[in-house]
Amino acid sequence: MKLRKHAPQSLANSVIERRLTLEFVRVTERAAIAAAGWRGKGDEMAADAAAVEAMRDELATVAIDGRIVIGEGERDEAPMLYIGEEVGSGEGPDVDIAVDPLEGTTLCAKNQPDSICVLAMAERGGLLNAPDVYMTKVAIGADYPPGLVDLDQSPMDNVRAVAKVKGVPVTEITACVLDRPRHAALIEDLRVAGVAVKLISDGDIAGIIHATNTEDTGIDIYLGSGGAPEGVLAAAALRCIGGQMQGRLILDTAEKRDRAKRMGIADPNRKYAVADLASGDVLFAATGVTDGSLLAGVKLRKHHVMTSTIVMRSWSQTVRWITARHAR
Ligand code: VTB
Repeated sequence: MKLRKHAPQSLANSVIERRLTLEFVRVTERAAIAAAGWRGKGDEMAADAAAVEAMRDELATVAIDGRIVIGEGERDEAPMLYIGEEVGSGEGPDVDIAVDPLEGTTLCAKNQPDSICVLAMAERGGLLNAPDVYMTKVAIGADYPPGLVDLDQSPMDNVRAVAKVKGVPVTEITACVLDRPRHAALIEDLRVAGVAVKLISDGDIAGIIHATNTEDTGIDIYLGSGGAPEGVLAAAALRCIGGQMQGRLILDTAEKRDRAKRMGIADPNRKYAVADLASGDVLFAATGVTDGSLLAGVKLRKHHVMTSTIVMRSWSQTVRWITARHAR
């Protein structure tokens, strides 16, 4: 098989140098190893703090002029990796950074599957500065016609559209939904129609990625609302692996609308496509903390530590799974 070759001039369009891929792996690996010490200890805050500190320390060594756009919160509420914080060594490309140092803090504290450390990077201005509110999301894989699913359609209409193109009855469609009381009506509608609902307790970045990889996961569509920052991170991944997603911020109070406005969101009802959430050259990395469906967790052995990471680049559409052994 021949690998796709890129024209030399398009090399120049890759703002994010490819060697940064491995640098990023180091960052999420280190965060995951730090968080792993807190698996099953019932202390979400400590697990998150450990991941944040490790991620920040390692990011400081990376040759970028980085700025956090999706982080741990506003400057006054988060001491590290807050929105606007400058990260990286300062020598390198101007980039925007989105982090979820420990996606699924509860999963980690309970030692349940699928907690991961996540980092994404884009050219300056490439990531939506999303406020920490909910976002309604829909996502499917890359093999469907563009625009097949739409947030202006009901979730069941989206499921029917997917079933039709797939050539199966809706009873053979699996929808992934966060298990939350706010989704009771959605889950009821799906079940009444006979759709198989895969409920996840946390971690909708992995949920959305799974919806784009139906062959391996059995998940056809992601539906429901989760964090807007997680929506931006998921979009960064989809820029690299393909797949459709739409998101819309839920700005249901004047305070949230004001906050969004201050962050530069002009239209509170805007429907965002993948490229509106993450544009230009994008890099995404995630390392497993607990064993999960996307990645294996950190393995603490007597003499070494094993980590599993997925890292991808939009420019080349390369996806790498990196298993690393670290001496301890
Ligand atoms: C999701 C999920 C996260 O928050 O975004 C979710 O990906 C949404 O918020 O892992 P609620 O928990 O309030 O529903 C998490 O579960 C935790 O950050």
